[in-house]
Amino acid sequence: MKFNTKTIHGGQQPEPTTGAVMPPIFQTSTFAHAIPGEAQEYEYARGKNPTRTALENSLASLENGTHGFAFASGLAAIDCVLRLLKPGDQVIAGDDIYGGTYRMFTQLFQKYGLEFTYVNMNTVENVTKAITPKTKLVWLETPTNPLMKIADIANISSAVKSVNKEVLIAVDNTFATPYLQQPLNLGADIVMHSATKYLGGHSDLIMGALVVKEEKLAKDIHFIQFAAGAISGPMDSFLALRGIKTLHVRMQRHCENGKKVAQFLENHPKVGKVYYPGLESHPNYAIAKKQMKDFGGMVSFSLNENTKEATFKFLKSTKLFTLAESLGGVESLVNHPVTMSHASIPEKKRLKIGITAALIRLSVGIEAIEDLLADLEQALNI
Ligand code: P1T
Repeated sequence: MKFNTKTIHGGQQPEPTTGAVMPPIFQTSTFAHAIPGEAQEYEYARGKNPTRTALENSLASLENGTHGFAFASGLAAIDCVLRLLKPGDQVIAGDDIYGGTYRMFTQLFQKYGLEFTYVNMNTVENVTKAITPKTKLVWLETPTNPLMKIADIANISSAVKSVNKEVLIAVDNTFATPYLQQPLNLGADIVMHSATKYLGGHSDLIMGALVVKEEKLAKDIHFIQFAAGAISGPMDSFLALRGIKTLHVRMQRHCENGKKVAQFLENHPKVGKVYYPGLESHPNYAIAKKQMKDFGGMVSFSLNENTKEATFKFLKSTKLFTLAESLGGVESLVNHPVTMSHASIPEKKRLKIGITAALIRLSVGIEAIEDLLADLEQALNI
């Protein structure tokens, strides 16, 4: 099946008892057992729920994996990946990642003895240089949140595996979605999503996802998901599955609008730096072009007047772009990383990699591009 068919049919069958084309919301915590002690497919809904199963099958199909897992949030999915490790293990992570991921690494898992090394993943060498005998996981986000850095998934995966094939490569694919890039095809072991974003697509749920292609890894993840319990509920699973059915058409428009917004900003006299992997001025444009089908709807930038005051004036002036955390919904949002999505990263660390108070992040929605550009123009001129 082509991707645009998989979003609708991948892993899906009509519900077996009624023929319902969409899986019903199985709002039940438990299932009647036929015989004591004899395992059956559905027993207790923390382990498995048919609505969640339908979603998990869809996720596996979209990412070209064999097993999908739906969690209570993106962070719950990341938490599950880290639980595959043990004290003393080292994780190599990108230096520009979602603030909540960084908070989990530094404030939760570091105290249980995991070691984290942060590197700029814009070159393969930066990653391989950080490998030690303790390295067990490489955590990639590409494009990164919020600086839109690009890491070469295929070359990093093969370089790391050639040093030690046991090291797991995990890719947070939230910004790209499987419509734009499929990390398992490029050599990664685990794909992670904040399904809250483009997969759900309508800003109406919080959810995380993992997809893998290897049986032992799937077994371990399923055990952690069941034992720790951070599953997605049936209603949210239904909503995410409904969202996924239009992922390809939404992404097409997100990409078209994202590119036009990035070009508009790059040519605007009041705008300073623009961060968008689809601009030829992006330092890793060639890698983005190689591994992504298109470049997505996330655009970051700063104003020429590089002050907090000017930035706040802009943030308060947009009308269609709503000032809010999150991204990936049909509506356009504007976010201020320093006070919102990346507030948990210490100032010194933020400034070192370029997340200044003047940075603005746009999640470009699928509205008419003329209205979006007009909104940005008026806000830039206030
Ligand atoms: O919010 P949650 O579903 O738990 O997902 C966490 C997460 C993980 N990875 C990336 C790349 C993310 O962007 C997020 C969540 N991000 C925001 C809420 C934000 O505004 O950037």
